[in-house]
Amino acid sequence: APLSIYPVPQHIQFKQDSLPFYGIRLTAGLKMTGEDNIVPLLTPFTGKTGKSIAIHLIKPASKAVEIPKEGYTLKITARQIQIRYQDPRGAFYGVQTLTQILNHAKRTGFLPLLDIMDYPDIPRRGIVEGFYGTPWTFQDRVDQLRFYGKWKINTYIYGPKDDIYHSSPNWRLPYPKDQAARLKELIHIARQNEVDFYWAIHPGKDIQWNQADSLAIIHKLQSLYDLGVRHFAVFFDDIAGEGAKAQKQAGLLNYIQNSFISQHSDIGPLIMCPTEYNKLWADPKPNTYLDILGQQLDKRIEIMWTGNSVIHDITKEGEDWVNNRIGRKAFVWWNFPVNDYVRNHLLLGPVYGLDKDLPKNVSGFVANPMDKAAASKVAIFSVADFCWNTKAYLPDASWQKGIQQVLPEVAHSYKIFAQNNTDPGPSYHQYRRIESPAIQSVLDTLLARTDQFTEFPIKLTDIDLSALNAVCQSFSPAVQDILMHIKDTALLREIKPWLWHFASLGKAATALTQLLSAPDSKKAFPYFLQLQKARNQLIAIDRQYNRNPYQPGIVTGGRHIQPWIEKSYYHFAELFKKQGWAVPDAVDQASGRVITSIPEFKQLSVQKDVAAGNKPVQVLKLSPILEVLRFNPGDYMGIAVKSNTSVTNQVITTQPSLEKSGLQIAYSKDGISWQADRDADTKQIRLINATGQPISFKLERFDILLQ
Ligand code: LTM
Repeated sequence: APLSIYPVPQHIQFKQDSLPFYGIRLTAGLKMTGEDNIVPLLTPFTGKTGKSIAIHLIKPASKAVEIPKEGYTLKITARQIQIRYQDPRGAFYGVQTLTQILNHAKRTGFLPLLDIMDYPDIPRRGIVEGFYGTPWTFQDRVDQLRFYGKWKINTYIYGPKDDIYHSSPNWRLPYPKDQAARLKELIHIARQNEVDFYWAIHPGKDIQWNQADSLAIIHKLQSLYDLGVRHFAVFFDDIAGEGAKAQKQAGLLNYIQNSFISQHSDIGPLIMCPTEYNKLWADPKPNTYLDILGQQLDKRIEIMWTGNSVIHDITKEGEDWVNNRIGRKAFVWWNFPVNDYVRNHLLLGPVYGLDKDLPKNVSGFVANPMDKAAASKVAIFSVADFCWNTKAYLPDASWQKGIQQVLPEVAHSYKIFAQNNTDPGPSYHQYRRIESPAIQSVLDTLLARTDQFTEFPIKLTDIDLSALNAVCQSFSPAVQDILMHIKDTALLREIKPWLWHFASLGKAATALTQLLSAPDSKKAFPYFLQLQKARNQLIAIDRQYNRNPYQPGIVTGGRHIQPWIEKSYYHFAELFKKQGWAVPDAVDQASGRVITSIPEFKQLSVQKDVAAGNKPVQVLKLSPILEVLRFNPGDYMGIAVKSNTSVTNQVITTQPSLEKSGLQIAYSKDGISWQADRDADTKQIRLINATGQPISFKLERFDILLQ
């Protein structure tokens, strides 16, 4: 393969020649002050003969050679390799680039002569571990920090929502000894990899605006300073009530700035995440929350921003809008590939939707990943690539290169898997991703025409199934290849049930394409039975794995393939029944639809689940919503069940509780008249704000149990 360097360098000039490669010769001056993180990177390339090429690291004394912060120049001539830098991080990055070139030289036997001038576009770039759900493990984080160093990511913000010492109830308390020791180790590994380790606190759920709590924060930050943290953040996202007041937040943060940050010469700029962290939620009126932060918050403090909504592409207009209000450049918190709002999905697709002009408009860019650390790496690779050189960034090429880097031994198979696992589905964030690009249009045509397929041979007219057939047939072998050859065992552990599901999906889709091509119903029916068998497997896997109270189960190919299979399955089951074939009973799946007065929620889907017990019970559920919801008077949201099922119970919980929040549960048999009690005729259940005031709350659970 030709030499390609990632993140794509800003300027690279290849000379015509290359040299036979006999390894490198280390010279004095390679050991940086601070961490000795350069020599270990180069040692594997040292040569044993006199023909090895010398490498020199030079920090120019004069500013005549303009090298931007964290930048470097790299020159390979026939006589030597020379890296120039201004700061140790620039030297480290120059050497990281060189290792890519040396790997290539090792493979090909030739070292290309070239000139590189390189530097990052976005000064702070990286990851915020800021999702809900099980935080990454220690080993996950060690792997991540090494990965960041390799791909020139300089920022990791520690803020997992479910770390009780980061958020409520324990943000006021120091970490227990063992956890503190682990953090200390991570901070050291971050430093070795030139990553700034930010530790964030999330105190807003129960903070009191008094001296005791201000001091509690300072003490907590100091305890982390003592472990080695030199970068801090304060998050006020996803809270309501007292903690959400702009003046109070600004007051506290200015206090932290003055009495803690400014008191240490070695702490980096403080970052805060506001409560109104996206345009959809921000009060647009002048002199409200964001303007107050803009005016009152010390200008040294950075303000985070997720874009035009919680989960959104990042646009220049959106950045301009917020920057004007906060009086500084926003620090982007990009909610991708995070999947804590769709935990049954993997988001493995390319990173796209980021404005190329962002470097002019932002002070930093961090992405929020999945709880699956290893499976997030391909996206993180592209985030690194984008942030380093936004103009040169190509989503698809970067995605392919990321896969090649993370899983070289199964890259081809993993691409097949990842291409069909990209879209979060119809969540209330309404964020969608391109999925199954090669077969999307034929699937959509088939889906639209399914009802017309009433006799064999099916008239497909202009639809060519050969490509679809070939693609679907590749799923199961791709899964076998990944299962057998993948080296990253952590990644395998994370995605295994999705792989199994995807193999069955391929089998179902293959049977269906064959059914569609059959000349008569006698030839078609065995394919229908195969389809049914594979679909039963899909349901069994979905019901068995990834059990969690939020979005349990497993989805693969959810955007185009699964809807096509579901619709076709029911259609052909009916058709074959009508034609007198003995169609075995399908695995019974209850279904329901969302009823709501709120436009953003209308397209939500009702999830199907099975509650374990002596006799498993079918459950229909609305996904719990992680953020604070606001219901105006009369707003409601609930589920209408399909007419032949009856409701036996419901579990609906909110924060604050139903009694405290003022929300009511109401029942109906027809969606027209509503009552306060459930009875045998109940077909619809909703949560309604029947007060005259807006209500802010979190929806923790909305489950309906069926008979
Ligand atoms: O996005 C922000 C600022 N906060 C939370 C995150 O913790 C969460 O991971 C994402 C995605 O669900 N949404 C949030 O509201």
